[in-house]
Amino acid sequence: MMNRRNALKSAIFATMAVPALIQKASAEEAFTPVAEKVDLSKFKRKKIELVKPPFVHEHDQVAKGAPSVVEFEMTIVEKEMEIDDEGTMLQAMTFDGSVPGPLMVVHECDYVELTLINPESNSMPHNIDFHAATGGLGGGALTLVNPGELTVLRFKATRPGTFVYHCAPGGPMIPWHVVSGMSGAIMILPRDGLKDPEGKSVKYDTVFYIGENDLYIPKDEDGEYKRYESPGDSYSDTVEVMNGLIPSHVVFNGKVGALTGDNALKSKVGETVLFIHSQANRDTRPHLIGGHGDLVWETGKFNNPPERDLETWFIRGGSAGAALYRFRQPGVYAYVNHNLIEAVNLGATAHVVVEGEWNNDLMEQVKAPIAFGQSYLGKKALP
Ligand SMILES: [Cu+2]
Repeated sequence: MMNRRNALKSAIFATMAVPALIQKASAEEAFTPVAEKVDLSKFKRKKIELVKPPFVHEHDQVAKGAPSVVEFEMTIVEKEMEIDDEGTMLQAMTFDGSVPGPLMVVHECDYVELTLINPESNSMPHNIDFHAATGGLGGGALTLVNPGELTVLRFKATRPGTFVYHCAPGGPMIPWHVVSGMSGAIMILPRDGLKDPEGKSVKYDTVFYIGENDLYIPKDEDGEYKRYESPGDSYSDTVEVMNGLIPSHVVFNGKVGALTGDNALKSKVGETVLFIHSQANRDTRPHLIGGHGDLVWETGKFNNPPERDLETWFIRGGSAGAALYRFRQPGVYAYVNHNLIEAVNLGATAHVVVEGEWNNDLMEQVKAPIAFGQSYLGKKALP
């Protein structure tokens, strides 16, 4: 039923400019009491085609017009995936076929409406828990789908920020599905876009989504990684490795080298990049070697002012953070988890190839490495 106030509110939403109420909305203000049901038929609907990470679907940084219902569709895909260049295979479970699942982008006060499909070809029930959503185990309680079923969940995006979503089908299935690949992230932008600590608008030219995963691949008696017929077949061995809490691989975007070499991220001097980094299961600490975080929402929540000039930022297991950086110098940057064992030996490294003119003021090689021999002109005598 619609009372006068709601009718008025809906009419405003349906027309044009964003009302002040919405512009300033905090999670509290965005809350509509149950008695005042919102008539969603008056809202505009938008359909989004999701894009495979590290790329992100097109979106406005500042919302145009009133909140809308944003429709997404994701298919759960169970499939075997190669997780390094040595042929190590994971019986992966994925949202939409990628590890991590795609980044979804909406604005505060929009409604996220997700159609979640579990095809008949899958072997297990799955669901989705959005850390951005309120109630119902983040939607997990309302979305458990068996193979051959689909479900539609709608939730209101009341809190601006970057948030993890993941599968949580109950009990020991939860950690197993998550470390098998079933996580992703959503970015809920403030309606008027991102701001620096002084409240000044900031824009990005590009956004990259990096999802980090700790993987636990069992080995046989000869120390070789084992391969399995199906996820179910891999379960008991995998749980044994998982419970040791030592991952065999720590990867960005599903595979050692998924974002290096030919797959490196690309940017230009002067370009501002927003890096979204999620980890659904374990702590991590992104660091851009040779660069910084100009503005970092370490916890990913845009109602808190970003920190400036960070060298490394901390992403708590079960969260997603955002770091904005304008490249000032060309070259190949390594973007790593600064546990360097995980970065170099276990896989958690990405590369950003940045084109442009070198700035000698910021850094200059005064003398290239040479054998010093008799030419050493330093003041100190050598030992
Ligand atoms: Cu699942």
